[in-house]
Parts: sequence; C-alpha cells; structure tokens
Amino acid sequence: PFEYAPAPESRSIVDIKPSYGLFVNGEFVDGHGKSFKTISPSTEEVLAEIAEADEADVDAAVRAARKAYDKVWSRMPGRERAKYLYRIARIIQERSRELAVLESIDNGKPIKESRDVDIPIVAAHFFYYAGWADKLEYAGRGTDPQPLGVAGQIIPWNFPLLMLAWKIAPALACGNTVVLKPAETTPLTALLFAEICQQADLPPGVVNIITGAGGTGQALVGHPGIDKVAFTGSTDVGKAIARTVAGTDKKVTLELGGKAANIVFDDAPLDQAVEGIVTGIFFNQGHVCCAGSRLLVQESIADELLAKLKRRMSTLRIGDPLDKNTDIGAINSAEQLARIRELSDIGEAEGAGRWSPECELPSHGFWFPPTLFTGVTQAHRIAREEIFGPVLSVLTFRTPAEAVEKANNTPYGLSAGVWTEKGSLILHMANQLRAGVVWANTFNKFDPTSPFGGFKESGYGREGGRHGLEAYLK
Ligand code: TXE
Repeated sequence: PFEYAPAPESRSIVDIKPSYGLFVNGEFVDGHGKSFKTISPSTEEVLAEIAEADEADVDAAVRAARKAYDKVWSRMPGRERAKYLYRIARIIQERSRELAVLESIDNGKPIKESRDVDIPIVAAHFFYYAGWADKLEYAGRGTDPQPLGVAGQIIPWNFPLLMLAWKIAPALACGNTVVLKPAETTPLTALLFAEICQQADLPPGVVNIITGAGGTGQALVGHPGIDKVAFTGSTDVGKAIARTVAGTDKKVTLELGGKAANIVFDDAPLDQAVEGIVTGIFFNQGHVCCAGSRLLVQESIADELLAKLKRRMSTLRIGDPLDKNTDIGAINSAEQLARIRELSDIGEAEGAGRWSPECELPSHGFWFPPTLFTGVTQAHRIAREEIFGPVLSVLTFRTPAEAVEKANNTPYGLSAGVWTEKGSLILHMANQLRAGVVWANTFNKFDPTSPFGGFKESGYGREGGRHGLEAYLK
C-alpha cells in the first residue's frame, strides 16, 4: 500500500461521449449492427456504448477508402501527404495529455507509461513517416514502388494508439488508404484519433475507423476490396487470417505472440539487469508481445539475482492507472485476467515455486500481482505458453550454448535480451538467437527508425523504420 497522488492529468481533461459511431468517409456515422460497451478495467465502470460494424458497415468503409485512394491520396504528391502527417503528429503532441489519460482509462495502463512512452512514440511515428512521404518517388513513374491500395488493419488492446500509429503512419506515407479496427476493449483513443484526422483536414476516406469484435475483423479480412491485411494479435487469429487470405492477392503482415528470453550472464551488472528484468516483464502489466517473460539466469548468480529481484519487486506500486506513482496498472479485461490466473495456477500445479510481494489489490477492477515462478523447467506450460501478464518464469543455465538452446526452444521468436559486459558474447548471442529483436543490456526499447517483427510463429513482415515501408509498397 502507498499514498495515492492524483495525476495532474486527471479524468476531468477527457470528454468521453456516452456513445460512439463508426468513422467512415471523414464522418461519424451510426452502424447498422449492434453495439457493445467499453469499460474501464480499473473500475469496471461503463465508459461508452460503441457501434459494432457489420458487413454492410465494413463494405461502406472499404468503398470510402477505395474512392479516397483512387481519386485523392494516391494521386497526391508525397510532399502534400507529408504535410497531413506532420499536422497529425503536431496535433497528437498538442493533445497528448488528453490522449494519455484516455488511454489509461480505457486500457488500464499506468499514466506514466501512456504519458511518457506510448503517446510520445505515437507522435514520433507520424513525424518519422511524414519524413518518408516525399522521398518515395512512385506516382506511377517507371519502376518505382507503388502503394498497394486499401489496407485493412486490425490491432490489439495492449498499446491501442501506438499500434494504430505503427499501422497508419507508414501506410499513409506510402500513399495507401486504410480501414482500421481497434480491439473491442480499447476503442476510445482510436475514435479520438478519428477526430484528430478531422481536425487535420485529412481528406475524407483516407482513414476509416470501424469498431467491433472478431466478426468485424473477419469481415474486413475477407472483403474483396482490400489489398493488404496488417494484423497484430494472437497467433491463433493470425493463422486464421493467413488461411482466409490464402489464394488471394492480398499482401499480409502478421505480428503475433512471443515468449522472449531475458538472459543474464554471471558478469552482468546485476542492478542494471534487475531493472531490465522488471521493465521486461512488468511494463504494461506484461501485456507486451515482446515481454521478457522467461528469465534465463546463469546458475552461479541465480540466488543473488533472485534476492535482488524480489527486493525490487516489493517496491512496485500497483493500483490506480491515473496515479502518477503507479508502476503496475489494471489487467485489460476479465478474459485476460482469467487467462493469467489459469496459467499461473497450472504453473503451481506443475510444481514451480510461486512468489509475489505482499500487496493490496483494489477491490474493483481486474488486478494481478507481480509474480515470479522459480524452479521452472522447459516442460512447464508457463515456460512455453504466452501468459501476457505480470508473470515471470525463471530458468537457469550453465553455458552460453545452453542459454541459446533454452532461449530458442519455443515456437515464438519475437525478441530476446542479453545481459553481459562482454561485447563478443553479445554479438555471439545476437547471431544465435532466433528472434527479430535482441536487446543488449536493455529491454523493451522502441524507436520509429528501428524495424520490429518476428521469426517463426511470431509472424512475418517488419514494422518500423525503412523496412516498415516495404509492407505498404509493391
Ligand atoms: O487476441 P485476438 P485476444 C495474445 C496474448 C493474449 C491472447 C488473446 O497471449 O492473451 O493473444 O488475446 C481481432 N479475424 N495477444 O483474444 O483475439 C480482435 O477483435 C480478424 C498477443 O485479445 O487476436 C482484436 O482487434 N480479427 C498480441 C485483434 O484481433 C479478429 C496482442 C486481437 O485480438 C478475429 C494481443 C478474427 N477471426 C493478444 N478474432 C501481440 N502480438 O501483441 C479477433 N480479432
């Protein structure tokens, strides 16, 4: 328990409407389908009624995007498209407090993360890709790359606005138009982004936001009018999407689950490593596809490292996402909480040692304490399956070869972390680890210039950086 300090960015600065329609062709319109409620995971309070797009709504959005593509956006010189992206980036900066508070309310993440990490990186993505828009000399000339057309984009709930930025900024820079579906538990910042598009005078139809659950996503993926599917979410849904588009000429990029190893060697600076381990698994409640959910620690330092880690975990503050001191916020949904509980109970039943610091959890909302499992073996389900919560599984190793073997012993391959003072060992590990990102002496660092994406069942295609443009050009 700790003293709550209300954030200056308090609830009062956001204007949540009682209900929201769909954003199609530059306007908010009523959906033909049913509606659903979005709730605050930290209080279980109903925030708003959200339209659920049906097939006719999806069709209207795709048609609007096609028209905008054919008539306006793909014909516009890159330097003009850049102006819109810069304008959006600046409005995001101007409205960043509002966006951060809304994100924390709808998602449950701590305000210091939405305010200092998510929203600044969102703006940075629009600035970065704005810079590319006039460097792509396509516009039908010669052999230069062309935009794909209309992109159908489906995003998850863990970084609602950041995933939107990863998808929309490069697509627009390249001259595509988009229909984006946010996750059903976190639609509010995407709908505020729609308002920002209006404020930026973005031509109607260039960005369309349709809300709904898996059925809406399925209708979007299956619509014959889209040229590209960009998906971030679970591996199961990613595989279903790949099956749906098989045999069509739709391009696909998939960013799926992970089970990253955070590997600590005996010469590592231990205090720094402890910070990296904590960031790796407790940042955003562990709702991170590249979370360092498996700690691989060299046997000779395991006891010392775990003692330090437990002390550090005991200082983590869990509670109100709008409190600027909060380190761990709410679990995003009752379903996700049930999944985390189930896998944690399985971990215990399979014989791993479970530990959490003493902490008082709020009486309303969805909460899970920071949790450590020791004595985990590779056979344990908590060592193999993505938990997507604040749960760390600890395994040990003796040699670098054993660390590589254990780290790679997973169907996933999104990221990994290495902690050692030896530069040669870092390079060796980076070459051996089958992961799209390998961080050295840091973890969960993101930058718009740097490509991100998976090996193996973590998906294919890259987002971010110059490589992120390839996903939106032919
Ligand atoms: O994901 P879904 P869920 C993992 C994580 C989590 C698990 C389940 O392990 O515990 O997935 O989460 C839309 N066709 N990740 O159930 O269902 C859905 O509406 C088209 C990892 O929330 O994949 C939402 O917008 N779309 C991950 C989006 O897909 C469909 C982030 C993601 O939801 C659809 C999230 C369908 N058939 C979860 N079904 C990461 N890679 O970061 C659902 N959707």
